[in-house]
Amino acid sequence: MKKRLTLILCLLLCCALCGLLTSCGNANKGGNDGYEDFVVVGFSQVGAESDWRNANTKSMQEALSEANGYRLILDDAQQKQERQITAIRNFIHQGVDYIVLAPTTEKGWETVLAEAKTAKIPVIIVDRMIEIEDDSLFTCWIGSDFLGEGRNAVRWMENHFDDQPLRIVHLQGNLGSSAQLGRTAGLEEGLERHPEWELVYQENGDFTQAKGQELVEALLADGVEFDVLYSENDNMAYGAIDALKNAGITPGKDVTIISFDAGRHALELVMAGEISYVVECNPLHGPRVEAIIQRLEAKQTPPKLTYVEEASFDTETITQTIIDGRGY
Ligand code: GZL
Repeated sequence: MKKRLTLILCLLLCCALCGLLTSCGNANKGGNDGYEDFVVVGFSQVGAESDWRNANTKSMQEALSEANGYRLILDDAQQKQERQITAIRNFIHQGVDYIVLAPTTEKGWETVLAEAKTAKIPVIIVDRMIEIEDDSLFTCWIGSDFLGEGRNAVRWMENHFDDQPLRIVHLQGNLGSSAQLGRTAGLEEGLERHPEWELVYQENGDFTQAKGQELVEALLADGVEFDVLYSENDNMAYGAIDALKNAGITPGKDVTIISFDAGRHALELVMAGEISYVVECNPLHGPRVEAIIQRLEAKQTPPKLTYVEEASFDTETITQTIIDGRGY
């Protein structure tokens, strides 16, 4: 009797397991998961490290919504390229219609993008750029001119400080990302042109507020003195401002703060005089990506590279209207 019961239990377990596998196997576009009439998009997102990133994710979710006829499969890579590579392979296995990649870093994409090409799945790159020999491995890119952003900030510094000697603290973003490479290159060009400028500290703050605060607390504890803090995004600037205030240093007065992204809170800090200059980096790529997918669905060819328009703000140009109109 006992043997029969064991056999029945084993059979039931096998059936359940098979059922599970076939239901997972039906996550494909062509499966019977109820999404047959939707455009299925696999989106490999960098992470959730900053306000900018969260606004970017929200923009993609709103544009690629079920109401608009999309099934969006979002993967958060927690700022790790290897997780993005795994996510892309999963999207290929699931047979999505499109892959959208917001790359953590510029290098290391050839192999997995060749796999997507073999699977005939178009890849749209958003935000940061990838460095790749064979540009047929991605359909198109949409994002920012990060070197232009860095040059913009340095032009403001040149106008604001004339030939005044400057001691500069530089908080970098994710090393190897286009945003970090471009914004750093802009500053390095300025340091080349201005022998009276001195880089007294440079560290990777990972684009996060916590790391920005930690680094500035450490450099203050080490007695580093500086006139300008060049922060490659708002969240690191917020952390730095907290560290300065805790040390009795007035941001925007004792230290000039330059930032990038220009989210709503950063604009408010410009109005308050704590951030001196902020260069916009627009995260609202959702509608742009949706328009590109619509063109591809209509068998049209989108531009290979699309740069988004971006502004910049200081205490002279910021207005409450601009702040109120900032949706993120
Ligand atoms: C820039 C984007 C950067 C932002 C950061 O396009 O890649 O990553 O500047 C974000 O805030 O974390």
